[in-house]
Amino acid sequence: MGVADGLADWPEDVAKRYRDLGFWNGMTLGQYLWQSAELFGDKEALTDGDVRISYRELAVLSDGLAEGLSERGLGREDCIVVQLPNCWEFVVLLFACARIGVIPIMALPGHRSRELSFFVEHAGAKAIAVPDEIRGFDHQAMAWEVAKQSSTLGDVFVVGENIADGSVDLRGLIASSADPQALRGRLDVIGPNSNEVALFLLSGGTTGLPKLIPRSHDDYGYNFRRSAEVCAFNPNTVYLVALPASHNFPLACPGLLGAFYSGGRVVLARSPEPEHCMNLIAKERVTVAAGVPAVAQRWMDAKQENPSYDLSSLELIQVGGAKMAPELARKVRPVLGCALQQVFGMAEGLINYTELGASELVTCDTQGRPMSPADEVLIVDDSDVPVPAGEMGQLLTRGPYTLRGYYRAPEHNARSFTEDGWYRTGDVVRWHPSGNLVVEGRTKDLINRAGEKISAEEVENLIYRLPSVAQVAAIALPDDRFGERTCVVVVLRDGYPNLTLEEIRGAMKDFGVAKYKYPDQLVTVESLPVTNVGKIDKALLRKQLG
Ligand code: OOB
Repeated sequence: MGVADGLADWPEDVAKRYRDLGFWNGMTLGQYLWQSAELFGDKEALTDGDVRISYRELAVLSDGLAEGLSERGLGREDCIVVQLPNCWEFVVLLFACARIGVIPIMALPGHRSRELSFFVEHAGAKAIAVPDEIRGFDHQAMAWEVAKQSSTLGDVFVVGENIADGSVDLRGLIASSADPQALRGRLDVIGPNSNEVALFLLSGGTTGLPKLIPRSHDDYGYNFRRSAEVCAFNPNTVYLVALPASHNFPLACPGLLGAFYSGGRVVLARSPEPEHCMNLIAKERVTVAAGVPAVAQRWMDAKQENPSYDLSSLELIQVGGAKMAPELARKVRPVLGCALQQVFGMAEGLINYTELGASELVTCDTQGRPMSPADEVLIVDDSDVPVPAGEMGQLLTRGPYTLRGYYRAPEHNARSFTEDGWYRTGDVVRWHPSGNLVVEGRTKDLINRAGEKISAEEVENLIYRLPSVAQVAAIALPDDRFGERTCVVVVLRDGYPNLTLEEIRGAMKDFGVAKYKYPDQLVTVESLPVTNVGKIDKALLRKQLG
């Protein structure tokens, strides 16, 4: 079964309109890279520590790796799980895949065997790419554990110093061809069409495990092209990637892809750690950085504690992924000395930006407006009826870069989309008089912990595996550091007098679950409150415990 079988595409008349209007321009990610290589040639494209790579080198190295991957049997529509930290090899791999139609599944560095196995199984992935280790955790061993359980996974590609027997050294495959022009020509012939899937992003997931979000070359190209335009990226832009590069925000909003498209320079940070990032901003003369509110907060604290950090090059900080408190937003300019742009986006598509140069009111109190004239937005009540102007309701959306269905998830799709193809974002919003959206809450049952989305249901299902647990509800509680933290409220079974947070976290580790999903707090109760239809009353729990 090919990838196309699990996809829900745009209706043909809608697709034709998007092509006719030029939103979809027929280019693949690989063609975008070569376009930039031609326009910006020897200009530095990518900075990773001491490694500096020009546009032309990036294109040539990516082609070299594409050839290496195809010699190992990877090609059109084969999936590869990519779990790499922010490193130059990640960028080269991404473009190499695009050149030959291999589809990367964009795992996050925090994912563990449970999540990775799920991606491999769900997409029938043929390969996985991991670092040897990050901060003492052995990703290579984990990848082999996943590979052993899989009937599809072949190559384990590793970036690092310690390449185990059987693993393939990814750096060893990254080489410049002796004849780059000839190779380019050969790859152009076997490359994908622009309407094919370029990559799979991951949804925060409101049920069980994350969902795979197919993004085509056409739609993703439009995503970063339009973003780059709205955010005025240009050859002088120096963009800092502080969040994990596989997340939609730093990848394509406008992200590193938007910076390459614009001829700017991309600087990779290993983590959003304030000291590391402040030093990189000073050293590399970064002009734009992106972060979640919790990161912005830590950067502001660091700058206030240490005013000698030189942030004079910084023009703009983009903040998104979770709601930024207006009070925090108002501190950005005085403390960091740069402008703020709020970004309300989602891996599924729709991206909203506050306009550059907008009033303080718009910049600090709203989450921006849809970036494309072709974005369709509806705000509806529980019966899908539009609410009166200015009132709160659930956000539905369609458009040239918003998915029409998750990959191989028909049942979930029936709930997440209307019959007319509107995506139910699960966000509760209203229109601000300025024509921008304000995020007021959500209907989806997830915890937004410092921008990382955690499915309450997934956490609950894992905790139900513990013999002592009779009932559990996972809820989000307000948190100074993370914005929201995960609190689990548990009813114990008779005969089990107690349960500790450490036991739960230990069990989750044994299950091979990403650490950011471990609960932060445990409350044991005699019984859980229920609504009049008998569902656990999470709203009441949040009120009682918050
Ligand atoms: C971004 O993408 P995801 O897929 O990790 O999460 C999307 C969800 C949204 O549905 C919303 O619930 C929340 O994250 N969110 C925000 C927000 N930005 C995202 N809630 C309030 N205010 C904001 N500014 O998080 C993402 C993708 C691309 C660009 C930026 C963020």
